[in-house]
Amino acid sequence: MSGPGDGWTVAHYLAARLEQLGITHLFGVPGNHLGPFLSTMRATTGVQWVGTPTEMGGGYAADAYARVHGIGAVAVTYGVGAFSLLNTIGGAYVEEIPVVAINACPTFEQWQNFRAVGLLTSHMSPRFESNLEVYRQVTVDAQVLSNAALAPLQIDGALTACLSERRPVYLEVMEDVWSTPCPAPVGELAPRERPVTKANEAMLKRAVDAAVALVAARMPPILWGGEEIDRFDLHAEFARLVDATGIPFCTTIGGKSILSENHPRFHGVYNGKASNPDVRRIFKEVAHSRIGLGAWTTSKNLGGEMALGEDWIVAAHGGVSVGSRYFPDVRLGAFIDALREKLVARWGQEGLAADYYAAPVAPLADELVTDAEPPASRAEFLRSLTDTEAPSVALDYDSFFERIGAFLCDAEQGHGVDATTPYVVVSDAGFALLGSQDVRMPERRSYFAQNAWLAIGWSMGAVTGIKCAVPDRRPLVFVGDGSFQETVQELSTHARLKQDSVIFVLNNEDFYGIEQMLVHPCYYAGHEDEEGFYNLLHPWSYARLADVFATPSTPVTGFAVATHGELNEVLRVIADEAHPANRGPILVQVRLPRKSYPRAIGYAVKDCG
Ligand SMILES: Cc1ncc(C[n+]2csc(CCOP(=O)(O)OP(=O)(O)O)c2C)c(N)n1
Repeated sequence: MSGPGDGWTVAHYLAARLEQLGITHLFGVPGNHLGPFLSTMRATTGVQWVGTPTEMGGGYAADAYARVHGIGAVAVTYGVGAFSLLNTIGGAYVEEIPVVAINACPTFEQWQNFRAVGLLTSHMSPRFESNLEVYRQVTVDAQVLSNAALAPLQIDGALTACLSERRPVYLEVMEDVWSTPCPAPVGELAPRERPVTKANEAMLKRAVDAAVALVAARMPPILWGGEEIDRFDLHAEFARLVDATGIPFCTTIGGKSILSENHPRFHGVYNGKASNPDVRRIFKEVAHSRIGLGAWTTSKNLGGEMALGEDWIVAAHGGVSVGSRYFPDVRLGAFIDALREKLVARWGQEGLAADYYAAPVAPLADELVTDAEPPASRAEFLRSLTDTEAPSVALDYDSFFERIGAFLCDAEQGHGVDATTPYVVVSDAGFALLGSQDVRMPERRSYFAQNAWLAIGWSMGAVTGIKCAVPDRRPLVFVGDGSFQETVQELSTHARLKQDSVIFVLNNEDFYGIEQMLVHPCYYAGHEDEEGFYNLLHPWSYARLADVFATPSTPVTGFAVATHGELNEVLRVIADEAHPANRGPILVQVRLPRKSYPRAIGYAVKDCG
């Protein structure tokens, strides 16, 4: 790599490495220690600085950017900035997202003064390595760069770890080190996978043999594709397994849209008791063995169910469970390929093909029974997800998301697994997540949620990063009012970047609905006295916030809707490319009754009487 006229500095080195990794945007909040780096980055690379109002917003943006691009970066200043950013990097660590967290800290001289006489400068804590220590908890490599001669090795090591372990890394850089000369970058950085050993191969074979034996003993099987399919880019391997064996598949919410949900074998999102009842019936009753692939058994993937049984196979977190047997250190991609080969060898090409919706299934014993009949076919099940209501009907969670489902169907271009959508869905935690789980996404990787760490407010920052990574897609964001209040400022970043995000604020009368549901669900069944005072939010005029962030060059348009007719009007505006509102973000305050909740969580109120 050729260097700048007056030689390489650490700032230039790091900026060049970020650019080489294809990073187009660096998010964050500056401070004086970071300034020199940002100036050099701007002068010497095409990486664009995206200043966000808060570190949380910057961290979530980098996280979501990395979900699409494969690696993202965020930069902040020491102490005040780094501690604010920590939650977002904690989330990326848990969710296995490769994010580079850059923390610019005081000069080497200032550290010497601190060490010698205890002199603290701004943002320093008397705990000597406090920033480094906390970031060690949430990264796979954490480095302090105090010596420019070593910096290239430290930077390359950390970035390589980030790519290889697919988790965050931390680079703390002393202010004076940015402008200190250092050796030039050599070559390109690439992930370094752990070598596959003979022992790994033997363990893989044992795991696959055990899995196939379990399937044979408990026919028929169903697949449950999860988040690691996306994180490890195993979409093609997963698709080959489905297509070759014909086994129907569900996904977790975290794995939603790992393949097109138009795929003929797609049978819905399985989320324990919070699943659509039809999905749960086929997953639990029609199928007799369940094969989780890259699926995390977190609470939001198992909605209300606690234990897996002897009829489960789960390959995730670097190992495989088959019933109560565990096979450590088995790579997911290798497992999927080997499983496919064995299943096809035993049952033949598409030998396990089926439509589990074809046969009627009675409601499960613990199911919340409604008047609706189970669908008679998979096609009917999919259609049931996009019902529409008359214009004067008031919105509730389910009818809102059914209408959104229909809107997405209308926007779909092309057919089947090759269909595309102009939209991506970004969902926050709470009822937004449960409500959106069954919105059918026709295109791979078109649905995003942080469903394991579940930091409320994630979506508002995330959407900034997603839009930077896939500018040709329009994000539809679903966020509860409480979650929105956490990171509302990020609307400013959307407007600043002229992003055309559509933010649906699910305004259930300013209430932490899911918290109420988790602690005192019977409030929803008429037990008024159980309302949690701590779940009440200050009411905001959400739609009017649009004016705050609009500028003469970027419109930000606010709407408030309470009925299907009003929602239809807004959806017409969104779909009309020529409408001036579409030159910037749109904020839709969706007024929902406080007592409304998605039927997915209905199991929680079942026994309230
Ligand atoms: C950063 C963070 N703080 C607190 C929580 C705990 N929490 C989980 S859901 C929730 C309420 C979300 O309320 P809202 O966005 O209004 O959505 P609703 O539950 O009404 O759907 C809270 C406070 C969290 N998950 N993340």
